[in-house]
Amino acid sequence: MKNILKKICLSISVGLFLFLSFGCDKSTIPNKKSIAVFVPGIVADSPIYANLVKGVQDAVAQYNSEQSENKKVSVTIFEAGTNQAEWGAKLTSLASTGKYNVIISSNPSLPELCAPLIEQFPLVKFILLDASINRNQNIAAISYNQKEQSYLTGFIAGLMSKSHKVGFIAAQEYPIMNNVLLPYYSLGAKTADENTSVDFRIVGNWYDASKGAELTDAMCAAGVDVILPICGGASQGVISSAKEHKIYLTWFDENGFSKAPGTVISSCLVKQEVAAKEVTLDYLNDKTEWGTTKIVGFADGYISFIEDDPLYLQYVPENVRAQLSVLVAGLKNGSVVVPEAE
Ligand code: RBF
Repeated sequence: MKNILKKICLSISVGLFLFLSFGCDKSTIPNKKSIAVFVPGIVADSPIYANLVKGVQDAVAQYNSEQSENKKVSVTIFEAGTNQAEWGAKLTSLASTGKYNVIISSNPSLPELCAPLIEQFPLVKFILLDASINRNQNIAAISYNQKEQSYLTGFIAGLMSKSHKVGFIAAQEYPIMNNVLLPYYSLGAKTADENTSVDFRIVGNWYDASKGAELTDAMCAAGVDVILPICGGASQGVISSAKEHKIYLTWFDENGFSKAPGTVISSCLVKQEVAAKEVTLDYLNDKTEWGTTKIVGFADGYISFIEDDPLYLQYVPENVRAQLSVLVAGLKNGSVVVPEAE
């Protein structure tokens, strides 16, 4: 009995020692600022993540170039992978290391994953792009208003479609997909031609290129001749099938013209790299407005429709470009407002 009690006491002391040594108390948070970037997925073929990483790294390089050696900041990139069921545990383990003052990430599902960590690790802050929060003092967020981006993309798809059947291939359904990206793409396409129908299909993940190709083949068989893919690595399959069937693709998040010249006919992108750099520099200069969500979009230049790419000029007919240019100018100067989608 004595021995058992001794063992229990020993375990408690060891546990307490480990907690005090490695738990999230003040002593484990570095004095020098140290940043982790949590990529909820993989960087390859996801411009939204590639630009998140680039923007943060750029900001840190710029900041460090003006600092003495002992004030230089470190940045570490973590790819959480495509299994979304593991993201929560991976984020918890990153926060629990006590090595990082701030974790920067990008994804609409991140606020929910961060919420339980705020109490558990109160010294770790989170900056989330492509996300919205409800007044949490340890989180700051940037949310993109993607109505204009989806509307313009649908509008050019509708103008370029000869069959009046356009497609949308999504990796998965999520609130922004269902409430903004798809409805405003459809609205844009129907504004271009009211008889346009939209074929919406789902890959089921952000990486399966074979499934992307299979869905594109099926859509082409159904008469679709312009598709918007928002499906990460699966878009590689969409591109190869689109080229084979000689249909058009519209592109999101980055300039995608050179991915398939003559196939990709538009690029409407979010300036994620710019936003990531800004939020990181704000953090490093102690200017972050914690507890707020900053909403950015077309009017303030965080979303742009590319009109000067040589491949756009070469492959999109003049009369289509002229209609886009009127719409883009109208949205920029406020004389045109995207109507509410149903
Ligand atoms: N976008 C990507 O480009 N790659 C991804 O791996 C990715 N994963 C996502 C996972 C979840 C759970 C959600 C809600 C969104 C994801 N997105 C991803 C979409 C991204 O947030 C954004 O909506 C699109 O990139 C369109 O701008």
